[in-house]
Amino acid sequence: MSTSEPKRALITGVTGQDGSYLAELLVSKGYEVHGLIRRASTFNTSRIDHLFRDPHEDVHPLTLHYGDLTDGSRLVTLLGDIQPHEVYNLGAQSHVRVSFDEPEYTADTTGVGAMRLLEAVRVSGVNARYYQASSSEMFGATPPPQSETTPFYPRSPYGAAKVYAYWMTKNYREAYGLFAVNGILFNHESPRRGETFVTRKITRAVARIAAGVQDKLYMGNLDAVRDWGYAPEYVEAMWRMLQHDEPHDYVLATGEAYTVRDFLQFSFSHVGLEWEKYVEFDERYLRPTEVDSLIGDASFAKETLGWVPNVLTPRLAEIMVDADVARLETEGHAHWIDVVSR
Ligand code: NDP
Ligand code: GDR
Repeated sequence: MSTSEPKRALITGVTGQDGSYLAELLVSKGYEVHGLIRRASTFNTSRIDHLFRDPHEDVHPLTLHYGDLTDGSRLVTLLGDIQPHEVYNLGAQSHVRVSFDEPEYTADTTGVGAMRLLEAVRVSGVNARYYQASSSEMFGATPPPQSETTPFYPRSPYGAAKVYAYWMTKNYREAYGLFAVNGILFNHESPRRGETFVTRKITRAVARIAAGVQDKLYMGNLDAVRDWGYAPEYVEAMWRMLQHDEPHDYVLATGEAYTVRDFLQFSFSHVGLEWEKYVEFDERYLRPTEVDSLIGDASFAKETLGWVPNVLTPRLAEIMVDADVARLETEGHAHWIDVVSR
């Protein structure tokens, strides 16, 4: 690579929460960013529209390409065309509850999809470093604190698919010398979090209840313990993992634990409401097998990458509630009609 040539990165899952923050980060660092998007019948790029330029303009820091993690030959041609220096595999069917309804599709996308991308890197011969979005869900039933040396015990089709992807990433590193790393990330959230994950479901409902357009919030297991961090800080660490001299696997977490009930308390009290008056139980939000407690030990990332999370769960809840209140005021209520309630 000549010194004047910008670094090129390919991001799968660029339309998702993490993909959008990572694309922003890499553009700010001068990268030429390429994103894989799935063809949809309506636009699905709202999280990255602000980065996108008309292809007819001279400068376009973000280029989007149609493709899918279930389509291996497309991944090979795409890598050959782009010749990326870094590949971030963030694409996945990422919802744990949905993975029980769609186990085969989840395995295909979240598990085998990672192998297809690794194999595409290998056969296309590109000289790229590879990041795999591994998950604390892989620890499942193994009690906390969980670190890089904790045994996996997945409790969902999603968790099992991520374990497969984790081991394939490790195998490509050992078998072919690929610079491939697993970031084992604990839950991380933001105002861009999908509306059916528990934090965003709560903060979105708080905004609607405070505005008088929703009466009740139906929830599942309030006793689950999670270690919720702030997504923009986590994508910064993904990038640092690929800049390090050697490929390692890293846990990213805050190390602080709260229950879903705690998150309800932080969110409702931020707008002066008592959550107990609005929240009701609905068994449809329970999972056939639950992950009771995830609390990460990110000491290795702190030592090796100098990474320290600053936004902890109570502040995170406030950031998300404020954003949903502001969004509701800007977009109006019509946009918020619940067509899907999960
Ligand atoms: P999101 O659900 O917000 O985004 C998932 C992305 O994957 C979307 O861009 C989606 O595209 C894309 N995608 C889904 N299926 C396919 C497919 N078949 N081919 C190509 N792309 C596909 O997830 P997050 O941003 O929260 O998470 C990013 C990654 O990190 C995921 O792999 C997730 O499993 C993992 N992870 C997330 C954690 C978290 O707390 N957020 C923690 C640990 C791991 P579309 O917009 O078209 O649906
Ligand atoms: P998780 O996140 O399963 O940890 O996976 P989610 O926010 O969906 O659930 C967290 C916990 O909250 C409980 N819960 C509910 N969850 C949802 N979605 N809806 C509810 O109504 C509800 N009520 C209680 C759940 O049972 C669970 O215990 C996320 C995803 O981003 C994965 O992709 C990622 O790998 C892991 O985090 C780390």
